[in-house]
Amino acid sequence: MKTTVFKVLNFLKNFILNNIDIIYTIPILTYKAINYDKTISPEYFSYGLIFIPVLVSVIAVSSISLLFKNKGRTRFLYLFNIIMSIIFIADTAYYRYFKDIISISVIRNGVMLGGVQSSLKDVLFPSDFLYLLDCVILFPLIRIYRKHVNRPQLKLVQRFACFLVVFAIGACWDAQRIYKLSVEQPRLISTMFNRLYLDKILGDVNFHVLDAYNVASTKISNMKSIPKSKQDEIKQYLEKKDVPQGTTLAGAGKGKNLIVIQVEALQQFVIGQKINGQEITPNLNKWIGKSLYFNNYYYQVASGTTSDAEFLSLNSLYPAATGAAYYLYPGDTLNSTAKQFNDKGYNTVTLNGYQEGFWNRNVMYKAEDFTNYYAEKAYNIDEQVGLGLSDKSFFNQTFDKMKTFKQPYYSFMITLSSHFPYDDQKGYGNTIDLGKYKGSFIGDYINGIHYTDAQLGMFLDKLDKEGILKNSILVVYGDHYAIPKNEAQGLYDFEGIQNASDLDWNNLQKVPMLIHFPDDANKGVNSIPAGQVDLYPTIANLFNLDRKYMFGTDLINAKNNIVTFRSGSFVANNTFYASYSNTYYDMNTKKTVQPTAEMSKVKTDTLNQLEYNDDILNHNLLKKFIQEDASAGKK
Ligand code: GP9
Ligand code: MN
Repeated sequence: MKTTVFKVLNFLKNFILNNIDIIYTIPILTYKAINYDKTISPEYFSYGLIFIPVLVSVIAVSSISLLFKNKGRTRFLYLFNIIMSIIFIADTAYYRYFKDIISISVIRNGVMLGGVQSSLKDVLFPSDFLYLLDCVILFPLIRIYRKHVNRPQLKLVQRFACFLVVFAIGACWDAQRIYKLSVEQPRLISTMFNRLYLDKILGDVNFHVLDAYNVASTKISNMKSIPKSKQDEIKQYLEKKDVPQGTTLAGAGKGKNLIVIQVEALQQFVIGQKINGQEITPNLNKWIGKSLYFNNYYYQVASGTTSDAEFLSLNSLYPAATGAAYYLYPGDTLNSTAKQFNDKGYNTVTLNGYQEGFWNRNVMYKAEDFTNYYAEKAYNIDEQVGLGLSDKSFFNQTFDKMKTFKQPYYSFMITLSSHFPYDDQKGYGNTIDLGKYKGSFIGDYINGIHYTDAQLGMFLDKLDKEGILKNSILVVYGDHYAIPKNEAQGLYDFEGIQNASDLDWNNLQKVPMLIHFPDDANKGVNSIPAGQVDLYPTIANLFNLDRKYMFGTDLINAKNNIVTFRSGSFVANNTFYASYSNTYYDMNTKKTVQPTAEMSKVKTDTLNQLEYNDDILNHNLLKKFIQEDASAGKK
């Protein structure tokens, strides 16, 4: 008995000593990662939530070391520890400034610091270097010990078997967690729209592994080079689009400021609508009456939602086929609105009241060439509604900032309060009597958008009173849907639609878009079928900008237009094609129809156009086109 106990103890002792490097690395890195998580998640931190994902991810990566021989194994673990410790330090400092996590695109592109200056000493504390303490003291001792004490050397097959077992334990457990999250929040992992949340739920090791995986898989799928003939075909296609169709209002905005407001979840169905005799959006209705209003304007976003609305409107390119362009393509050369306004000597500014790094904006705005970026850090978060700073406070503070801007300026701003789930606006005044819709999803939305409408109205009235609108062109539009498909019935009931078809649903996917000119000039309604991709060429006409490399159409001069959706669906000549059911609808009779030869051609053109767009994004073709044009002496 004694000898058995002794044998077991001896075996255990030897096992621990033989594997001291890995036995040490797993808990210490788990501890460090959890400690880091505590820093980035002070309000929601819980050991129960984060312990397992962190532990299993550390086990999965550490298992790779088992493939190496003794010395190599310790070296691998040592390096893993050092790299992760440096990452924790860097991520901690980055978090203090941006409330976000460093990703590969951040490293590749650098970031925009926004309106606040900050020095390293404000974001990096001496205590942060404690992460590296064991790397300089304890771990070298382990290395020396393992170097000098002879340990049995496992054969390659044995090492591989050990690796497989440990990796399987770590990776399977980890994959299960990641899968669960991808089911709960389908777009989170591919678009990384909320990096902070992802990191809080899965831990920093998983976050960086997933980020590297996303970047690598995009790179691999784009490795196939694109033939010159195809590049020329794409360029010619865009050049054809470049030919102006008319000169109406050309240069009407010359020298004036451009103020663009992208409103969160503003759908068209609330415009002009009343509930219990009360207008839902009295202010927008008033401003629409004083503006050129586009009442057939669809949002065209894909999984990048708000960021896609920006990408479409600022670049006249379609969003990414999968994932979010703002996350995947900030390394591409773009021919954005801000770039052209910079060339014209404008002061180009983008403003929102949320975290600077959300949707990768601090990286992407640099690629989109904005000179100044103001976000959460540049605002006093004195009133919170929903996700963050209330629209009321955002507009008030933005107004004060705008008064100090050097003119002419181009201000692109994004509102926040009317963000899903629309249940935080109560108690902020301007509530609407919802009657039978009280407590319903649609009722909450109506209340939420009614609040934003009131804040927007006050802001526009102030711009007007201050005389700013006398010298500015103002554009207001909605970014995307407010009512998701799973709440469709509530919307159909609100609209009195029975036996709804795909066409009915699509008709409801419009967002308002207005262009206001000084002295309410050019007011009226324009019903041309349109989408967010058309905003930039329309602005280009007003401000005499180049219309190169744009997929959209100048809505003021075009006689006709086709609206292309990322899904391959389209609206053309009173026909709606739903790609998801391969059905064509006559938009007048609302009946399904057989495709005419013309419509079959539009379908092919639509797919070609989306493919061209993807080729441009995946192969950074605008960079090539711009270089070619420059060397050919074209402007
Ligand atoms: C945050 C906001 C939200 O700044 O734009 O983005 P969304 O969730 O609507 O895509
Ligand atoms: Mn949005």
